[in-house]
Amino acid sequence: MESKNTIGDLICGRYRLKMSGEDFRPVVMGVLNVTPDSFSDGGLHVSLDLAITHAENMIAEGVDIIDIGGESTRPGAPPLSVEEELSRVMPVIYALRDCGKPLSLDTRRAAVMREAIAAGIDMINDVEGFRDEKSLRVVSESDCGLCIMHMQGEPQTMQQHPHYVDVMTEVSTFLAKRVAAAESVGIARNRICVDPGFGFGKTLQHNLDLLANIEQIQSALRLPVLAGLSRKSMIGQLTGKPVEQRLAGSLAAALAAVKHGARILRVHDVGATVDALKVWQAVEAV
Ligand code: 8Y4
Repeated sequence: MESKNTIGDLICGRYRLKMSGEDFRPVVMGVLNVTPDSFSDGGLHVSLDLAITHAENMIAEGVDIIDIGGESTRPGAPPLSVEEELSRVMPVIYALRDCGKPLSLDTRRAAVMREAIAAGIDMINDVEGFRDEKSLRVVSESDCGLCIMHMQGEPQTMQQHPHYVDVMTEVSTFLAKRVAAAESVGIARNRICVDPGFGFGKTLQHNLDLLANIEQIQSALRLPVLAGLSRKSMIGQLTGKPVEQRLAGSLAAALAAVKHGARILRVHDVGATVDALKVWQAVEAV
């Protein structure tokens, strides 16, 4: 008999990721930001080197998927041109193409998705949930995985007045509709994971309600849930800590997400998360 917690493998381009069963362990997606930072002189070469070194470190620490992002989706971040986004992410995709780990691209733009797919990206992580039908069409012509995320509003303003009558129903219904839209253009269900989008147009209470009910979303959609909680403002709200002091809170949030059924964790601190999961799993296996 198949358990109600059984979720099929996730197909991501060249890779097939186990999502349940005896030897399942939660999949760790490591965040690789290629936005220019204060340590960089702004030159492309410098930020490319930093990104590659960061990716190598994450691989050594046990990362399962590398999520490359060139556009900051943090509240208040300015929009980026397609050309600028491509110039940031494409060199990183080419450099990491044969690193042995599936590569994901965090982008909302169909034109960027098209280039990344041509370069061999394994997954597209779209915080807009592929609401642009062009994106769905581009992705349908490939075999890459999809992460369909819920967001209320737009990144610039989404945290101003988050409002739901029933956050669980609204997020689940949105995700179910986007999954149906993907299937309607011929995308197989086993290429899709879903994400409630923690912090994307949500108050602390909305985030906590969603976190405590991940299993409900997962069993309603029968698709693996990805949870991105790492360093987010909900951790800051609960601990009173600034972003650079949120590791302990983020680890607790990651384990809470796993307890509630999350199959994939999007994190900044790969080594610490892998350690926490090893301890968690050892106890669960008794
Ligand atoms: C500190 C650190 C403060 C990080 C804010 C943040 C998700 C995502 C992001 C997510 C999926 C972020 C691209 C926001 N979050 N993709 N992307 N799920 N699928 N903020 O939760 O990390 S960016």
